[in-house]
Amino acid sequence: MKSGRRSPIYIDLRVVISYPKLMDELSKLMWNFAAPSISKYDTVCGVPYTALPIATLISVRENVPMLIRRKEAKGYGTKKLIEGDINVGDVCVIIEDVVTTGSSVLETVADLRGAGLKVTDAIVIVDREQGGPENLQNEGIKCHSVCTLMQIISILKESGKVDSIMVEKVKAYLEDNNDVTPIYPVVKTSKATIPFETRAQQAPCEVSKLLLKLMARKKSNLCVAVDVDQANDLIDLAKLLAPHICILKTHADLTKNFTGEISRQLHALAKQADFMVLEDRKFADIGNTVAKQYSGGCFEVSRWADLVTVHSLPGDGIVKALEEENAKIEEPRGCFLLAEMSSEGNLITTEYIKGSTQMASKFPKTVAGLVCQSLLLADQPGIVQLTPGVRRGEIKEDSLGQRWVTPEEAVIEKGGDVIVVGRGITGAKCPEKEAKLYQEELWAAYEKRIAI
Ligand code: 6AU
Repeated sequence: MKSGRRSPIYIDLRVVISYPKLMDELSKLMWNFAAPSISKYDTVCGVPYTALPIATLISVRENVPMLIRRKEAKGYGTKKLIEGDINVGDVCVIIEDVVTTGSSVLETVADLRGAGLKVTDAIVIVDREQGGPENLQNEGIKCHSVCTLMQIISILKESGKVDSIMVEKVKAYLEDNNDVTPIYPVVKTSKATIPFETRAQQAPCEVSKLLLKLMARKKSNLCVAVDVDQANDLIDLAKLLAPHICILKTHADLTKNFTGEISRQLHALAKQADFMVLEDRKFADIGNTVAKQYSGGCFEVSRWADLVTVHSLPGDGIVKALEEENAKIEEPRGCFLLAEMSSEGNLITTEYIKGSTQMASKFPKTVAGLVCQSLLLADQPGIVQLTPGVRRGEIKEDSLGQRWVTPEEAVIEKGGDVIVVGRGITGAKCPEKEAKLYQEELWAAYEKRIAI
């Protein structure tokens, strides 16, 4: 067995691919038996490899889209672990041939949930009665098995294929090897499908906790990038947009006359109108330099910005520097690590993304979230996903490499928690009206994502 144990009986359903009619019948039997009792499904996914062709037959016949889970994520191209169109929050039914302890199913479930899908049901052909359904139940998955191992043995006995000694052997084996213990750590629920208020309770970073609460209270997951030339315009826009945003994002160095007085006004307005300020400084130097850039210099960012953005490129020292500076400030402070970028041709690789997520996990009190384009650290509800590159309408790119997706795509397909919109709002005729539209659309997409 996969577990290394010796068993008097082994069921090999791989050979079924050599009998197309049988495979077709089997797939019909499985689906017709289980589907009526599954309340909601959007996709099916076969556990590699035996169940893959069976899942394919079900998908085609029932017109239910299919997903494939790679055993290893490939290191090139789209870097995906799950192939197929994923909508975060979609419900995926698992298709499997034989379930023993459930570990293979749970490996697949972990990756699917990690990608933001919900898994509530598995359809299997044979339950070997060794703890599989119980272990799946412990992870919130109902196991629909067409038959059990003992039913098969009885049929084989009736038709004279096995003798009663073998039947007793199998019975004794099953009694001794009924293993109801979780074997594989599973992401119970991807953070993308957990409400912000619940995630707030689980966040180790104080700013992330406050931000998630603020978002739930204000029903806003909109961050506006106010990249305007004049500081007065920044303050005017901040006042107009305040009711609709959870974060106002600045680039202090692109706004003329961004003085200490302006940052004080912004800070006061944020407190009064219930939003946070994120200075998108994208620090990227050695820790010693960043500490000075963060607390000193012409902007004294740490005095007024609840959050800053930071590149992970220089290594741990950059976050340590912020952590040390934050310890000198009374108000809670945090940062967003850049794991992925929205711009065409950026040089970020799979390894770099992995390094950034590992770095984020090392500093749970300081890293409030990740700036990224896909669902990362799905098992860490406190890590807020900030996704830029979003705009309504037909325009999908600018002339300098920026790429935009729709608000719904950013929330549902990419798993964004806080969505950054810049020119889509600041360039509109009436930014306030536009911000309201974005707020409503983004919040509706979030509600859709967390609903079963
Ligand atoms: O909607 P836009 O294109 O007008 O503005 C997008 C904003 C800009 C960028 O500096 C920023 O989002 N941004 C970031 C951030 C927030 O770090 C990362 C990224 O990959 N892409 C991106 O556009 O203020």
